[in-house]
Amino acid sequence: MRIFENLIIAILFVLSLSLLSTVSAQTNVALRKPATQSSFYNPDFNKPMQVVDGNRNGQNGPSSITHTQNGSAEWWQVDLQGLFSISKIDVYNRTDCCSDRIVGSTVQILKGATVVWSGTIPNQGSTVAAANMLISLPVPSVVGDHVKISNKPGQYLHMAEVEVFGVAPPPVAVVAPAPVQTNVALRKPATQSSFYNPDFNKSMQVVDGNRNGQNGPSSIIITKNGSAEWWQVDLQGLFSISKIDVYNRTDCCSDAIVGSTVQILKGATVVWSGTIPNKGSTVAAANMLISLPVPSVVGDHVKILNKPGQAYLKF
Ligand SMILES: [Ca+2]
Ligand SMILES: [Ca+2]
Repeated sequence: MRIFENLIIAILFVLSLSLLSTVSAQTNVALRKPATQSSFYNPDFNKPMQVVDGNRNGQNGPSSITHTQNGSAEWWQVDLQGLFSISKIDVYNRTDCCSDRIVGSTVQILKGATVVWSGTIPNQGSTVAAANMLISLPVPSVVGDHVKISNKPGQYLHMAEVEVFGVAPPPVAVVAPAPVQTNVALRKPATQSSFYNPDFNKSMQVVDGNRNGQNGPSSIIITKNGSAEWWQVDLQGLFSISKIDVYNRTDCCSDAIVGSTVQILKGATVVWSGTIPNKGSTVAAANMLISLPVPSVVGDHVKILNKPGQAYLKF
């Protein structure tokens, strides 16, 4: 006699972090962040953090603008303390004199030590200081963590305020690993209602990894032919099950399994049920694999019940 075995394929349930992309208003991400500069025209007056103190007062004085020396490479820089996607940089100029000194200065966005964007302070075309107070530079959403302003070589660099408008960039998407389909029934504990031949038909032979369908000492299982015969495997944990493959007995009687019920249980509750179909062939080999798709049902046991009053449950 030839017999069949049962193979259960399931999908391991893979949890993946669902990343929400948040849309936030652009804010001044430079406000009160640490700032430094290359040199000081007046160390008592010109403190670099005065450029990010929220005060746009452009009059030179003890707590307003900052002012470097006029070396060949003067600069002011703010550390945004994190990455931001920057869409605009507003520079508020000194207003009490010398508004043209900033023209031609370079504005850079850095990411670490790398310059990722660079712009130039334009000539706004007016000799009136107040008309030159706000110099607004659009930025095409560049991600960086520092903003640096460098003088036009040989010129003093002085500014009242720098406002950097940005948002925290969206987190890098975590690519969930492809679900790994494994046979979660393999070598798990199995039981059955009764034994046609207790020496041959051991319940775990249905999950031993061997698809041999010939009845024999270590191949298929056969129950008795009672009104409620069953075989069951304990998956020893919850799995999201996508498919159950049943390998039928091959040496005879391939129709005996037709009409059997296949159940997925979660604890004592039946959470899915299917029926072994008639595959329409009387050739045993053509009926060997009976594959039942399952719509990702979570359970911890799979049970197969005979067609009541029909013949033996054997596979
Ligand atoms: Ca200020
Ligand atoms: Ca087997």
